[in-house]
Parts: sequence; structure tokens; C-alpha cells
Amino acid sequence: MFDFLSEKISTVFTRITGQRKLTEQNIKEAIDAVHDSLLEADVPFDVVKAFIEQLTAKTVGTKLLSSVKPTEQFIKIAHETLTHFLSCSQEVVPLSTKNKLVVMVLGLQGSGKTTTVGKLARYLSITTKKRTKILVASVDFYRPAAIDQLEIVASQVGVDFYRAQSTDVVTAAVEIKNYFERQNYDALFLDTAGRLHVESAMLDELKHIVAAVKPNEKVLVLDAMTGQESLAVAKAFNEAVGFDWAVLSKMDSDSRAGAAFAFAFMLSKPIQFIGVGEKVSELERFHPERAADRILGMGDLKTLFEKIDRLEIKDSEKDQEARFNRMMQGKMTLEDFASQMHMMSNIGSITQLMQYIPGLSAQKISQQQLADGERGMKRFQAALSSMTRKERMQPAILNESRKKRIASGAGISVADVNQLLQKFEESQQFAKLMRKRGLFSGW
Ligand SMILES: Nc1nc2c(ncn2[C@@H]2O[C@H](COP(=O)(O)OP(=O)(O)OP(=O)(O)O)[C@@H](O)[C@H]2O)c(=O)[nH]1
Ligand SMILES: [Mg+2]
Repeated sequence: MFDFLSEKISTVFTRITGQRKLTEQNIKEAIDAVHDSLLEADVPFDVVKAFIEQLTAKTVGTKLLSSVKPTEQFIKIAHETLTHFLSCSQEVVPLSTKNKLVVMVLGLQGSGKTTTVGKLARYLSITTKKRTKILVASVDFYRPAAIDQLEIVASQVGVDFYRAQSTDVVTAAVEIKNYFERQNYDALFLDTAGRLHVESAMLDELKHIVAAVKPNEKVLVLDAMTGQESLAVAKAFNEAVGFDWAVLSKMDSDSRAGAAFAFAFMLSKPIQFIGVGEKVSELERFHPERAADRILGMGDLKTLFEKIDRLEIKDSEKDQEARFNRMMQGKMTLEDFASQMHMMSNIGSITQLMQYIPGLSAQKISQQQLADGERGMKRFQAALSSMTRKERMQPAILNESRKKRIASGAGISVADVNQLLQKFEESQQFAKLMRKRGLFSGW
């Protein structure tokens, strides 16, 4: 997400870390380099100026140099200043289901509203413990296929969809709200129409919808690819309709993330989520502290763990425990191997995973190696899925003719199947070895 900025700024910090002594002069040089990197990342000039002033005030001429570890101290101060800068003084908890939740999604045409409605509905359905009844609906009557698009998204996510009978925007909004209440839903996500530019007709219409449905959270979707322009858009929406928090979509694009950097400072509202791809699962929470980690090149393990946690909800605790016990006893089956692999592929591709792991930035491993790794995983998955359950539970029964059948069913070679079995055998041996050495004791 902040790759561009991170690449520039982490180089500055790596250089400092490599120096044995820190002087006023090299602190100043580092701050100047941060200044230039921010401008290059498309952060508005005034915002860069404000940030550099804060950073300078906390470092130059302070007791930093006489501290025990000046370099660590400097990086810590930079991290704190950055976190504070990306944070919003207003603490807002998004998607609160304490009361009935009505979320209205606003934004320009093509900013990603409909996709974001699906992503947020999915996020809510995964993260709430109790069974939350979620409804999505749209009052976008401008583009003929807009409502059908939302219906498809709803079915992908597995939430309910309602199509208003009326095609008058405000009447339809009231109809949707009534349906939501009558059917006793817990949460409603209302998709709205966008226009190409901020214009008074659109803003007036949104105001009428707000008055009709009284949303408790108004969410602005901004396209990160539009850079600084998106900040002006946010200001216009805020003045005319108001909003509570924002989602920055298309952060997977090679946009320079200047808008994300400047948002809290300029709007005094938080970014709560970022869109990182077209799929409904490609949504992440935005955490200022973690964004600061990333910008400074500290990786983002926390986001990765959260992704894993969310998946674990689906994998029942009992299954996990049983699998773990089998692994401890060196009795893991190919069935276990398959579910582990399935979980991995749900978390994301290897390339995606890499960016979260500090020190493992994708640059250090060649694209070719990554692509080979991904292909290998896919072949393994294909082989596993063309085996019968019995074969997965007792791989010892796999003879040559069974292997041939699996290979042709999966569209791979017998050598690939053998390679899978060998990897599986290695992992079994490894588990046994760990157990022998008592490394599992105390779990
Ligand atoms: N790469 C990427 N594409 C996205 C993301 N969010 C949305 N898109 C794509 O952006 C395009 C527009 O998304 P929509 O959700 O239809 O946007 P919208 O704001 O509802 O558009 P209108 O209804 O026409 O105003 C689609 O092709 C989406 O797949 C994202 O986070 N990353
Ligand atoms: Mg739409």
C-alpha cells in the first residue's frame, strides 16, 4: 500500500541505522530526505510542511543526541510522529451494531461504492460473533445495471439483498428502510449513485436520502488512484452532506498514497478501511500505527495475524485441536495437509503474504522464484483435490496406477504427485523430530 513511500523512507532510515554516530547534520539530512520523499509520493505541499515541522521540533536541538541510543530514539520519535499524524483525534468505532446499524455509502462515480458495500457487509458478517442479519440495497437508478451489480455482490458475500419497487430515489430509500425495519434486520448497507464530478444535484439528492433514512454511519468511498484530487472531493462531500469515516479504495494500484497520508490531517476524520483489490475479500482495516510501521519499513505482521485469525473462526476449534494433536504424534494425514494448504491459499498468494513479513520484502526474492512457488502450491492443491478421501487419510495406499489417475485428473505429471508425497513425508519427519527433541512439550 505505502510501497512507494516506504521504499524511499526506509532507505533513509536504513542508512541512519548503519551509522555508528548520529549528528545534528545527519538528522537534518534524513529529515530533508523524508521531506522530498513525501512530495514525490504526491502528498500536498502544506501537509508535508506541517509534518516536517512536527518532526523537526521533536528531534533537532532536543536531547536526542545525548540519549543512550540516539539512532533507535530517532526512529522511535519518527514512528510516533508519523502515527500521530495519520491518526484522527476523533475515535470512531466503525460498523457498530450496538443499535440497529444503517450505513449509507457515498462517493463519486466509479470510486468503488458498490464493491465496498459488499466488502463491508462481508467484514461485518465475519467479525460479529452473534448471527447478524445483514441487508444490502441500492438507490442507484442512473446506471441501468447498477442494482443488478449489487445483487450479484450480495450473493457472493452471502447477505440478503432487497430491490425497491419505486424508482424515485427518496421514495425507494424510505421503502428500503421500512423493509429493513419490518424484517428485523440488524444492519443495512445502502448503496447510492455517484456522478463524475461533485455537483450540486448529487449533493442535494444525498441530503434528501440522509433525511429519509437517517443513517447512523455515513461512509465516503474515495478512489486512491485520483491522488490529491480525492482530498478536494472529500472536503466537498463533508461540507455538503457530512460523513463519519472513509474507505480508501484501490490502494493496490500503484498510486503513491499521498491522499492516505494527508487525509486525517486535512479532514479530521479517520480512514477506517482500505480496499486492496477487486474481490470482496480484499478489504483491510486501516491502522495508523501499522501504516507508520509500513512506511518506515517495519513490515506488518499484525495485519497478517488478523487475517489468519479471521479465517480461524471458520475452522472450528475442535478440528484445529485434533489436527494439531495428530501433527504432534507424527500422524498428520494428507487430509490435514490439504486443509492447511486451503487455509494458506485463503489468506492470500505467497507474493501478497510476503509484503507483511518484515525483512522479507518481495525485492529480495526474485519474481521468478515467487511465481515458481505459487505454481508449485497450485499443483499440490490440484493433486490433493483429485485424491479420494481414503487416499488422503492413508497415503500409503497410493500405488503407481492411483498416482497416474490423480495426475491425469489434476492435469499434472506423476512426478508432481511424487513431489507432493515427498514434501508431505518431509513434514512428517520434521514433526517427529521436533517431538523427539521435546520441542512440542509445554504446548
Ligand atoms: N483494484 C481495485 N479495484 C477496485 C477496488 N474497489 C473497486 N474496484 C473496481 O473499481 C471499479 C468500480 O467499482 P464499483 O464498486 O462499481 O464503483 P461504484 O462507485 O459503485 O461505481 P458507480 O456505481 O458507477 O458509481 C470496478 O471495476 C471495481 O472492481 C479496489 O480496492 N481495488
Ligand atoms: Mg455502484
